[in-house]
Amino acid sequence: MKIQKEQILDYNTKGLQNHNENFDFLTNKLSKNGHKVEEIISKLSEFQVAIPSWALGAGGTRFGRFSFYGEPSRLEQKLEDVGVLHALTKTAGAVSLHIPWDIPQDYAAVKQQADALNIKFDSVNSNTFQDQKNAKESYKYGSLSNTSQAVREQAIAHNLDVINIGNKLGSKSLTVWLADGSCFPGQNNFQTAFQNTQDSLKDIYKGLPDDWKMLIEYKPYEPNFYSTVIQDWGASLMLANGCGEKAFTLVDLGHHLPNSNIEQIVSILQLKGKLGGFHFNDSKYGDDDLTVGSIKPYALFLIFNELVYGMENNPQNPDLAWMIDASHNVKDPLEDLIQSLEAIQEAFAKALLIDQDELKAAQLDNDVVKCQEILQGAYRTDVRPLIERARLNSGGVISPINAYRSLDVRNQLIKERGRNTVATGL
Ligand code: PSV
Ligand code: MN
Ligand code: MN
Repeated sequence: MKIQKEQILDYNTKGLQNHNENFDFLTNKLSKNGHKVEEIISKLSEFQVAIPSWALGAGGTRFGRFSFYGEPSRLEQKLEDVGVLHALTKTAGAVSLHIPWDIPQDYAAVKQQADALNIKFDSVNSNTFQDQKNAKESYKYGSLSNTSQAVREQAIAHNLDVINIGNKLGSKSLTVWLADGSCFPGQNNFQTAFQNTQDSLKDIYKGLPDDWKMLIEYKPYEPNFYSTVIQDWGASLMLANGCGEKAFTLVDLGHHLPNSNIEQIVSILQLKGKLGGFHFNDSKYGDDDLTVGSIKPYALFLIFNELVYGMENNPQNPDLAWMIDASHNVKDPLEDLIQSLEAIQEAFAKALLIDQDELKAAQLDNDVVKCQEILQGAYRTDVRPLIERARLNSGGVISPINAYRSLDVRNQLIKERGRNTVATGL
């Protein structure tokens, strides 16, 4: 399945007049207020987000999984799906692989396919939360933190393998998410578990190529429900600092206890030059992995406000790895990802409308009302015509969900791959 340029051009002719009218109206208004619309549009066009390979099939819960049919079962098919997303949106120019689910059979062929689709390989993820076939040791009681040296060594070796695989594809970072923790008080010695994790990460870090980063994810609970070794940004930051300057914290939006002020976490990590990457999703309760922007779009906008500030004011923080980490049961996974990509672009565009100088002046004056007016003025602007224009300029479609449906992509995929497909992954 590959979307052809002609299909895109043909689709766009239908909505062009309407788009142009909306765009001219908004541009007029924004320009009068001193906004540089062309600059905003080119920032939007440049902004690329990696698609997680594990989100291309229906996710499921521990109670069941309902297929959306035509799901990709091999890496080549997953790349094809990312190619569809990128052709329509022009913002999905990267993929994040999960090993061992996505080990390439033929590296040259995989690279060639990705190049042809204009897709880069972003961070590679290791998996020490499941026992692999024929593995000698089990991760039942933890991996990098395990009390058994043999288990820790197996988990370290796996991470080094993942770096090796990613290196052959052009990835530049390793993401480590650990399920390690305990289910009951007394089960684990907190200090031993943390120290073992630090030592294991240091061993992995030794094998990290010079131009690579190690991204350390945190999460407060699940699958362990009493304690998690890397429970929060503080634990992640301590471990990153313990490893060295190529190690960073990765913030996954769903990995916080309710009402955490994520924008503040993001801001301070950037100040310290230690924010390495981002997993976008949304949640109502916990690590729900819901479509980005579907539950708390204002919080997402506030996070983007800090990210934009950081990108402009924190040269000590490196460029971030932008990734989605959302997947679930009831939507077509590709439609879900399109909605996530649009929500990210929307929050980014709105954050770009904030006049940072005006905000700073209002903050200096302690004009609390004005500060809120500035933020909410940007948030309430309907920026969709800007996003449409950014997509059009890059060769994408005006309305990706609409185009996906009118090109009948899912049925094409079902025709090609069949109904009874199971994507490898979570
Ligand atoms: C598990 O919580 C998780 O969702 C983490 O966020 C990882 O990034 C992802 O799985 C893939 O390993
Ligand atoms: Mn994640
Ligand atoms: Mn998660």
